Amino acid sequence: MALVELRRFRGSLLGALVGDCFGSLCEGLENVSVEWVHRFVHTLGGRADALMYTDDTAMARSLVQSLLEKPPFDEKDLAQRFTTEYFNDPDRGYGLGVVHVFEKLQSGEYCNVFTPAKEQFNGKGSYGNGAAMRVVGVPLAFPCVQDVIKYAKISGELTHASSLGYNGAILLALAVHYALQGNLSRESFLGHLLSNMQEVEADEKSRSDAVGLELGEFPYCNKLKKVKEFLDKGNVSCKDIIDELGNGVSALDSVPTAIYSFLRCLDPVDDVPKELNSLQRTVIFCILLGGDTDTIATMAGAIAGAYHGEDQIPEIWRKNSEGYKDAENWGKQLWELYNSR
Ligand code: 8NA
Ligand code: MG
Ligand code: MG
Ligand code: MG
Repeated sequence: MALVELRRFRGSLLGALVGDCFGSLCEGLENVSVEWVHRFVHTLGGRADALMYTDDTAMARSLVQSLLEKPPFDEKDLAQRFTTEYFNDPDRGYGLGVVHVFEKLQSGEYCNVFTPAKEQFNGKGSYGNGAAMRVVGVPLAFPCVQDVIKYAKISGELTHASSLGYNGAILLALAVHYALQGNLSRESFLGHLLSNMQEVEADEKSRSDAVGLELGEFPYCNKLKKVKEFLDKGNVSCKDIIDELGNGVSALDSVPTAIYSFLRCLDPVDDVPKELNSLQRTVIFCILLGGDTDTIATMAGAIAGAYHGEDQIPEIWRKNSEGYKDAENWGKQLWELYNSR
């Protein structure tokens, strides 16, 4: 297998970090004004303190550390790291449901680390985007697509037992995986994702969860087809993107949006400052959509960083993001691990 360049690994972790830190300023806002975004971009140099990362990065950091220290994958170690991190630093903006998983894991009453997640939402499991928002380490650690799918799923199931939750993590991990290869056309990138997700969503639980939530079968595949339709159309409005792809906290209403944003921002976009490169444009475009801005921007940033590489993240953007040195160092360690497998 050809060596994948270091700049893509560091780019992916840094892109995810910047997306979370910058996006968290607007999380939950329905309208983010173009004027605010322009002012934000142009005054970054004058900020006294770095922007703090939120739950998205806190959990992504735990996953990366576990992958590096307990190879190939240790679910108990990962559950412990998520829980310890949450109790050490609970005010990072975690989802309202997921904290019950940490409380149960902390209680010592569960010998199976997957059981608390299965008890969420009256036994239906969470379909939030929390499994997807943190998954970036998996595609950076495993070169084989079947391993990416397997470990994205297991890492997601620790908190998200609904297949809508962990399948979102699988889709995001696959997007980063293909972005790492570079030089793909939009058509072949989406074609790979669709063909993998057709297999993933064909299993019994994926079918029954989707039907139980009245989403119809193959909901992620259907959203990927909508992404393709929107890209073929060209200049689709924010309103149509939000109405059809979503900008919310469920994985189904945010992971396809992140993928669309990355692909759309390969070209210049109205409303985004013209001097920004593709990766910066992707992050800003996600923020302009409003809603779950930090999480959609962190997911799109992970894909864009893997594709464009760290050269597209200028120093001023890094220095305004808490913990960027860790992202640089861990990107190098993941690159070594990936290329050793
Ligand atoms: P989660 O598992 O608590 O899910 C997030 C939300 O999705 C829940 O609180 C529910 O409202 C809803 N939800 C998920 N599954 C179900 C279900 N089966 N039935 C009904 N409702 C359901 O947490 P998560 O880790 O998935 O959440 C990630 C999001 O939370 C990210 O956006 C992250 O940034 C954070 N977040 C924080 C804030 C904040 O202001 N602090 C706001 C929104 C999201
Ligand atoms: Mg966040
Ligand atoms: Mg967050
Ligand atoms: Mg969020």
